[in-house]
Amino acid sequence: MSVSLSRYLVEQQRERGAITPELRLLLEVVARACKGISHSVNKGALGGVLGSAGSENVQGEVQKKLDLIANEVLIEANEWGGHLAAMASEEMETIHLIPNRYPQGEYLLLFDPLDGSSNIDVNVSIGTIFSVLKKPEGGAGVSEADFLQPGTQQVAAGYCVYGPQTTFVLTVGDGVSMFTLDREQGSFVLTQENVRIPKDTKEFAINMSNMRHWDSPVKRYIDECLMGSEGPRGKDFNMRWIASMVADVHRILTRGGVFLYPWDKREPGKPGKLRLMYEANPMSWLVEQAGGAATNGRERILNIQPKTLHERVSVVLGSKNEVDLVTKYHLGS
Ligand code: P6P
Repeated sequence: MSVSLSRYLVEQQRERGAITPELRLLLEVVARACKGISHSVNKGALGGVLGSAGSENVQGEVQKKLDLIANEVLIEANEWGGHLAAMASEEMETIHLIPNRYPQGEYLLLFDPLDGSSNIDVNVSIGTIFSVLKKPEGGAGVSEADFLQPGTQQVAAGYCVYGPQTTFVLTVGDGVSMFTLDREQGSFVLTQENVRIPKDTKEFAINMSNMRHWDSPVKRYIDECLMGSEGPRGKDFNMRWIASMVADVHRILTRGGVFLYPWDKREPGKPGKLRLMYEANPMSWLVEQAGGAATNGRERILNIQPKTLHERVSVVLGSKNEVDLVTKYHLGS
């Protein structure tokens, strides 16, 4: 008997008390929105959704048509339910308040509506990343400051990867579960529970073209991986870089590995490329819930106190023993 996402969430609510009815509703709506995004993504050129939208986002990055479509789908799906106080998106400079015509809820939803946009037009896996926080008690209304909570405060986090399968991956603090979209039923079906990342790995993920810009601890770590069995690691490594964080993290959750997007000296004022609130935090919680680790090279990502909504962070995540080694090299440098 297959278990649907809906049944899984009811059991998380009823049997484990892990989530409230409002959070269960919110997660159902997010999953439904991801089904809609998957449908648009899968149409590709047939849906006229490829290519640039002719605009830039707050990061100064060219927005693809599908970035804006995905953002709109998530906004429209989540506005009316009564479970949210506000939303924040990589594609929007400021937070999106729930219109007064709808009831206000106690949750804050953050998302990267379509991560890996550079892969959209070349038919490589992309995905939606989301993070859920509770609005702080008290205080009339909601402001950006309410979102600035460390990753340890998340009550739910996950992603939906649009690849050969469309898979919804979720944690509510009770381990990581994976749900594959059954297109005939139109529902997400539980296909893996209690996901575990092996503590060791022979596979690293990093954009090697940036090597000359890295700080010495990262260069040391990668050099040792490249030396393989003839070097201090005593084993050969493989390399993967999909340039869609969702796809790289999904591989790591599935078979282990270490992912690095470190600070580099091209823009020394920027701590890294990836965003803390709606990329690094949700992915770090998922990885930790699966027995892995996630740091910015020096400290646990989930402990970082955000200062701004779109702030960036260096990311080292995945198999715990590898993340610990990279972190040790940073702290020793
Ligand atoms: P680069 C996608 O644009 C993204 O934000 C992540 O999904 C991905 O890991 C990274 O950037 C890829 O960056 O510099 O290799 O293109």
